[in-house]
Amino acid sequence: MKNQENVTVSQEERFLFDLQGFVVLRNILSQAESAEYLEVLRCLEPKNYADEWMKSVGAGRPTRETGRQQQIRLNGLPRLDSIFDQLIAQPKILPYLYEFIGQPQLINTWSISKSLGAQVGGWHRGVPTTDYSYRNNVIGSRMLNVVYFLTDNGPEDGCIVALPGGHKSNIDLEWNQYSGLQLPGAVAVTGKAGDVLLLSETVLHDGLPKTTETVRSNLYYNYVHAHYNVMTREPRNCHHFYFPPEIRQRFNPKQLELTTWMELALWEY
Ligand SMILES: O=C(O)CCC(=O)C(=O)O
Repeated sequence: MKNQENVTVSQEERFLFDLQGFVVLRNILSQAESAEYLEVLRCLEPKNYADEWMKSVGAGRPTRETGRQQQIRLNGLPRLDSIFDQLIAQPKILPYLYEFIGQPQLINTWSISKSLGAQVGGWHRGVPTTDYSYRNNVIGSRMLNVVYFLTDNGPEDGCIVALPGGHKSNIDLEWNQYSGLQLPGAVAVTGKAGDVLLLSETVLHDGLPKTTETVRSNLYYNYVHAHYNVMTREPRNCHHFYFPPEIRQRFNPKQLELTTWMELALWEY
């Protein structure tokens, strides 16, 4: 299947993504690239962030979140360092964005690092199952999460756990009654540093407990179809979604294209 970038997403990848609601692509980042992102992340993680914008808006998610045991989450990555710009339109990922979303726009970026003792968060999906479609040979994901593994995500490393086919499931269970792999059909999504998970946000997912000594770090670049209203999703988190002109002026044409909605939004905080 050729797309705008004239790069091929194989029929097998389309098959697997449509069947499961996710695929893992191997060796997208080199070991050197993963290490470079990791080095920057490790410098950013211990810092304090003033989050002055929260005073004006009244509430919201802070830049640095440590509410979960043995876990650090940073929100709004390109606001924190320009190195993260490069992943907005990562050339090897772009064909998949066009193939699985159609008209992709970046909505949100964050990192999660987990240490020994981190626990499950709880099963969730970002959008309802009606936000996945397959019609006339076209895959339609209204929200797609692109997860870059900067470190190995082994089964004991607090890797992501997902429910294959969960984007098409019709019967709800009491999700909170199941922890990680206890949910019928759940699988651990494992991979090496440099691998990338493409996950429809209609798929139920969570993170598994971290029982190993190493720190597991992933970067999350979440995209929506251009018809999705980014600014009304979580009004108090628009700060992390939106990049002001002084940040977007660093962007190349593809990065600008994937953040076009930011030219149309009013956000001054
Ligand atoms: O990486 C993890 O541990 C889980 C991440 C997750 O579920 C999310 O960010 O929505």
